[in-house]
Amino acid sequence: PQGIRLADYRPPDFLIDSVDLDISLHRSKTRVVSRLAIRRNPKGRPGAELTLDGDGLVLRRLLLDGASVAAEATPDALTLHATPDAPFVLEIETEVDPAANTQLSGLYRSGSAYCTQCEAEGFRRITYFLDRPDVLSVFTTRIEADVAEAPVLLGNGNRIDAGALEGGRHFALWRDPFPKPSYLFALVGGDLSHISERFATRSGRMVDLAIYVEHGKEKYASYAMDSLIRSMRWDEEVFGREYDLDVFNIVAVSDFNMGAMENKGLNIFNDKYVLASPETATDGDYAGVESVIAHEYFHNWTGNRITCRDWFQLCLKEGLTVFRDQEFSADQRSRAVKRISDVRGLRLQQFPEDAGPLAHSVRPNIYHEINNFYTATVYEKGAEIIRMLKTLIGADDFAKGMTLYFDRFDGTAATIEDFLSCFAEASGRDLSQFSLWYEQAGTPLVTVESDYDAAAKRLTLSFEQSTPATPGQSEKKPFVIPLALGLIGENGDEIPLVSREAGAQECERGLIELTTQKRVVAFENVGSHPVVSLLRGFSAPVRLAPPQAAEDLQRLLAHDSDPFNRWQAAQSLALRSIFARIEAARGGPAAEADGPFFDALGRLVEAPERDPSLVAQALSLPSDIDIAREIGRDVDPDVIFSARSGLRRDLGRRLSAALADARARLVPAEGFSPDAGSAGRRALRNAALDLIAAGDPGQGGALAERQFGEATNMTDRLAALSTLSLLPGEAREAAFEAFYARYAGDHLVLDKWFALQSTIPEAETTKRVAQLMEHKDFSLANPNRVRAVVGAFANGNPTRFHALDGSGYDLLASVVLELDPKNPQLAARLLSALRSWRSLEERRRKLAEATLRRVLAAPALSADVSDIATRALG
Ligand code: B3K
Ligand code: ZN
Repeated sequence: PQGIRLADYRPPDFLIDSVDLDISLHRSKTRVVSRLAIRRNPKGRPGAELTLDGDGLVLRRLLLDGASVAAEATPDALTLHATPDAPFVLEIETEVDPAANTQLSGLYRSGSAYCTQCEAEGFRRITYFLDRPDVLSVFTTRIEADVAEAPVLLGNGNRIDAGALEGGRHFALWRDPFPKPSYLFALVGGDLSHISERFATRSGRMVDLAIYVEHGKEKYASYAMDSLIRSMRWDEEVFGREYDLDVFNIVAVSDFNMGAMENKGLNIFNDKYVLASPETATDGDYAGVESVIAHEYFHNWTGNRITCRDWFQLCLKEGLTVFRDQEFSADQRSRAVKRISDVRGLRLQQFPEDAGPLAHSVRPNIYHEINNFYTATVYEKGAEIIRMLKTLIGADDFAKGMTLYFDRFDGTAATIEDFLSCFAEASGRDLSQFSLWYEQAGTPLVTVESDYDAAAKRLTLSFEQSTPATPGQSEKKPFVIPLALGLIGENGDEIPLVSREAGAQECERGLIELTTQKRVVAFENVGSHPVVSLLRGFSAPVRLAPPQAAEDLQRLLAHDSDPFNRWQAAQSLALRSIFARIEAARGGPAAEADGPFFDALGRLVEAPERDPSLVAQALSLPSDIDIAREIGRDVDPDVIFSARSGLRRDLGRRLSAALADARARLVPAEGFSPDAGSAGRRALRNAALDLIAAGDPGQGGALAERQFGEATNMTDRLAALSTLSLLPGEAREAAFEAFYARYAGDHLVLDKWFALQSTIPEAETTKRVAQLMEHKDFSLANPNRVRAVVGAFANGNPTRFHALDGSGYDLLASVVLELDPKNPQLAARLLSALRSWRSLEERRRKLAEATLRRVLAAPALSADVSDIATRALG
């Protein structure tokens, strides 16, 4: 297959002004009647014949303006050979089988409810349609079902009618006045409970808010509701965006391929991002609920009111909406902690993607299977681009550009060019070079050489950027890179920036713009030997080299006014230590002494005035995957694991007293509050527990056992179990059993139980994972469960997944192949755990390559999995 190319975009030949759907729900025989008001697009090709998209459909009946008509129908397409020139109404009847839909795309069943997922191309699994985002229609949906089976019937927009029918049936009629592409269509039918609130928009519209959940789960939805209300208020205050319908419904379902979906007025969620209670959800889960609720709500403007012209523009809605949800969470919580955790996520997910065979630009220019492009690059790097844009043009012009974008493109399907044109206009800046961030894949490397002339009191910084080749892109042009920086003097004070090359504006903002391959900037009046605090707040998604000296990092850790870079200094010091340990283990020189680094962390732990959540972040060492990425080639996960474990052990020993004191100081208050301050105290207390156990398994194990038994919330209980999970023995197994017994009825908590066992870094774990897949609570039909067991193993257990006997890869391959016929999207997602195979040392590299080849050679592979395997090998 040749793939679909951005360069081949053509406007649709036909437009569909309105869609009237009549859907009669039935478990295995749902009847769908669709009446489409179709006309030729003045921008289309005259005389073209109409071809509608389908996927696995069976045509039952077809009428054109009420009369039968000749057409060619296959499961994948419906073509009218003699398509009228004048507008016409096409009536199409199809029948679909929701119970047999294991792909979770289109109309399917989750538990006892009917629900839909149409992005990207699921609507064509319900009825024939021009299933592309630039065809916008007004949808009216009549849903009919058995009252007993589905007393709740929800659609997009506002409910305009409902009533009882004969034979125990009933119906609801929904109308969405806003034209929208088919990917935003949704319906839900089921026996569900809900909680509700009313929200007054700032112009006085009263909106009925409801969150639908399984019976008995109502009490777990209140934090989601609270998050929704805060999101709605925030979008009015910060982006000037108001909600536009009379109702906003959220439905939580247990079987969902992704996090959630922003269908107009009817968001459908993976229940993991709705349900939360102190007893069942960790602080991380609460933060996840808050951000996903916000993300989907924010799509109402960035995605729904303004949608994408084609799927190449996916980052137009996703990057921007991630940026918006990140800013929301930063405002609700600690901005610094939010930035650190977002950058951690970017480096963990996006940097490896960008450095491997699956690398693609934020706006790709070719795809074979669009579902494989809902990636960290499109989402998270897409958000970084928006952040850089704001940094470069400033908050005021950014706000003006956003307003212009909303005004000018409301009701349209837009492109990245449309979006950027608003900011070029608002700021008066030429953004053509900036747009390379959308076009060129790969993480730029910025090298910085610094030269201090004490006599002249001058610091000269020489910057150079380069971007590695990525698939299909061997040569890269220089990017515009905003480098936020500051200079820290010997006494820890900030040295004012004075420079001729940089000029007053760059100095005042502390922002150097690197637009060429090389740039040299000299700073004057630098009276004491400075340390450069570079890339403050992670001002651009780049890597920096060379590593800074340990003393310089120490100074930043102690004195930098930028909290992100204080954290970064601790990470860099830890990486130095790990590299030195790896060298020493290979017979190189003895590792440098970690004493000063440990002492600096100790001072942070002891300082009661420090934000506990930031201290917890500083204590949390770079992950195995971070370290592997920094090493870059010939990676041996076992070597990394033992170096990192050695550092944790030594750090835990050195700080044991300070850590124990901190735990004593941070005893939790009565009652549970999910707010950022309380969460930060729990985070530090649990980080301390983890390190104490790393230093002294006996002492730490005892503390963890006690905490496990006494915990009054899931954060503390799971943290204790996580600490215990690293300590082989009966206490651990007993704790796992007790945890299972306590939460056996709660599938979201059981996912934690499965995932934690899958990530135990011990030889026996691969067998344990195979056993977990035989557990009565395991099912390939539930994506969360599959991710908890197999996803956690492949992405969170590097030593076992990359085991030298190939057992980890075999396990992944067999699950991918078994899952592929049932749920290809999920299978493809799991397989991408192998995306960094080329950076492994030779033996593992060969095993991984053979695994990918074996998968690719399997018969009847889905487009999803074959696309990932082909590109991974390419
Ligand atoms: N837009 C959806 C993602 C749909 C994924 C389709 N494979 C969720 C989100 O980004 O908000
Ligand atoms: Zn999104």
